[in-house]
Amino acid sequence: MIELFTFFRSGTSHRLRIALALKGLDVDHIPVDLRTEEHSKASYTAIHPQGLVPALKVDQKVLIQSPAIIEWLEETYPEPSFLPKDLFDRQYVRSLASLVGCDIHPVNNRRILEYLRGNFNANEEQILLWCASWIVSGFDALETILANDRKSGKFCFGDHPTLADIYLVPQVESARRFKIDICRWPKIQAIDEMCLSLPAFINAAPSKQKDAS
Ligand SMILES: N[C@@H](CCC(=O)N[C@@H](CS)C(=O)NCC(=O)O)C(=O)O
Repeated sequence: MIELFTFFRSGTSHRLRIALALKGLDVDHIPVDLRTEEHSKASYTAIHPQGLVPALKVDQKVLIQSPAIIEWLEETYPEPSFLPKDLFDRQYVRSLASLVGCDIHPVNNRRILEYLRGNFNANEEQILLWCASWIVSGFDALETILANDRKSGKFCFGDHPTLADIYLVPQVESARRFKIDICRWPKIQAIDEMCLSLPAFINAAPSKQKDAS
């Protein structure tokens, strides 16, 4: 039995929902509502001491940190693989995922935005500017990398989804939420559309979750 502690709008939960679905795993979703601070309550921090989603419970073991959980998934269920065979290609795919996962997502996280609102009196316009700044610089670089890479195909790498797509699609979703026009990155837009033609990506979308509202 696998349980996923998730919030529909969380990018890291979205990432993990895609990864689990690509591996074909049947998972019980347990919503944790970030809007009502459910993640900060003792009942949840007993599961994830950082008070962040997602967390995965497998046979009573709790796994945290989406990159580490996705690695565990890849090692436990090797097929279909999220990584190409060649070691340089693997590094390349991981670097695309890291560009999103390390350099875009963390600075736009809810708790960061709450800090900006609470401690620096940032208004909603300034919050949007903040988020757009990191998404735009990250996507500009990603678009250049993808456009120059011979191996990018229908997806970030070749013609099958990899780790890079698992990270990219939730970030595009979040960019749209922050009112950023994706059209300025045609390669990213095309890859996102391709991913969203696959059931694993369709069913993992925030709007499809039982806690969506
Ligand atoms: N590095 C962590 C980050 C998890 C994370 O940032 N989760 C966000 C949602 S996407 C969260 O729970 N935020 C709660 C908050 O900001 O208050 C991971 O990848 O699992």
